Amino acid sequence: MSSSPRIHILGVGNLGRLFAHALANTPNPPRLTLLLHRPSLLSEWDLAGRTISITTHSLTNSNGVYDIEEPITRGSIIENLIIATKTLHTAKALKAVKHRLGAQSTILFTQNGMGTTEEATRLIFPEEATRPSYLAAITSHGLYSEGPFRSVFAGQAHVSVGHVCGSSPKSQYLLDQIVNAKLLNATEFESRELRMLQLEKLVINAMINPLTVIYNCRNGELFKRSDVTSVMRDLLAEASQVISLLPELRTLEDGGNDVAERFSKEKLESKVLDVAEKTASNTSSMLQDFRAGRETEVGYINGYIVKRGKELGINVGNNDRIVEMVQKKKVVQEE
Ligand code: KPL
Repeated sequence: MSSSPRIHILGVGNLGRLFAHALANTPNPPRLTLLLHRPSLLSEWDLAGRTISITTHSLTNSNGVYDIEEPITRGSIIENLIIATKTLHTAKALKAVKHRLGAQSTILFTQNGMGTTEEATRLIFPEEATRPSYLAAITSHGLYSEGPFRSVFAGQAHVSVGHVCGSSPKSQYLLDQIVNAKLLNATEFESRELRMLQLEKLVINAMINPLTVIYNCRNGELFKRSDVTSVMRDLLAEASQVISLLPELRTLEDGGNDVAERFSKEKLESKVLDVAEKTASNTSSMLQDFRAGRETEVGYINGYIVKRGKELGINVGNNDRIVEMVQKKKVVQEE
């Protein structure tokens, strides 16, 4: 049996399944444990044949060896944790295993949206001396679920991964495992570049996702309408201003001029339009959540722009309103 460090995975939706399956199917797979955060997952796991199935180009692969832990609160120290829950549930999920994590642990955050690492520090690991190292991954693969522990890998793209701030030798193990898992098609980036990639994804999600909820349409239908394009431009102008002024992106060399250029309204708009076109037939993740009656991640997407804008004294009224509209629309729908 291999004596490599163990990797725990918390969150067994599409992303958790993909990461687990990709790691289990490397030539020298690490020891993997799925943390099942509710008892009903145990019977679903049995029904799924105690395996994860990922279908790519109509071929289903169910190879992989996994250990299971349920309940997740018991057990020894977790060295490496991939947290693949939704942004909304991340802090709560981490809280449940907090006593199993410490300065020697590494957590890989895989969520859409931003603010979860800051939230983890503020609410779960305020003490620097006992805080785990953080890694983050931005995933642009397209996946959909076919039932518990079964996903279809519909659109293969890539994963960008790296340290959230600075590098740490103890977190390199998990990082290397991710980069070596072929199916993930992952590339490592240094933390400032990773942050900028996260912000670019944030803007794309902040422009497309809430508007698909408001206008109840697929990504490709949005910007065919000039009124929707004009709403997007108002949201985008605020996002561009906020990101260009973020203090953590300022460098001694150029004070952050590269950021202002990369996050100009024009550059961002062409990225947004490009993604909307390339994912034209997609139902955005936010619209899927909304239709399923789940709380959306708008608070971690446009809400993040609002939070950072307010800290910087920038008017973010349009993003503030869109957060409210999506959240209110959900309430009305549920009544
Ligand atoms: O990431 C997405 C999402 O739906 O969350 C986009 C890029 C908008 C594709 O649907």
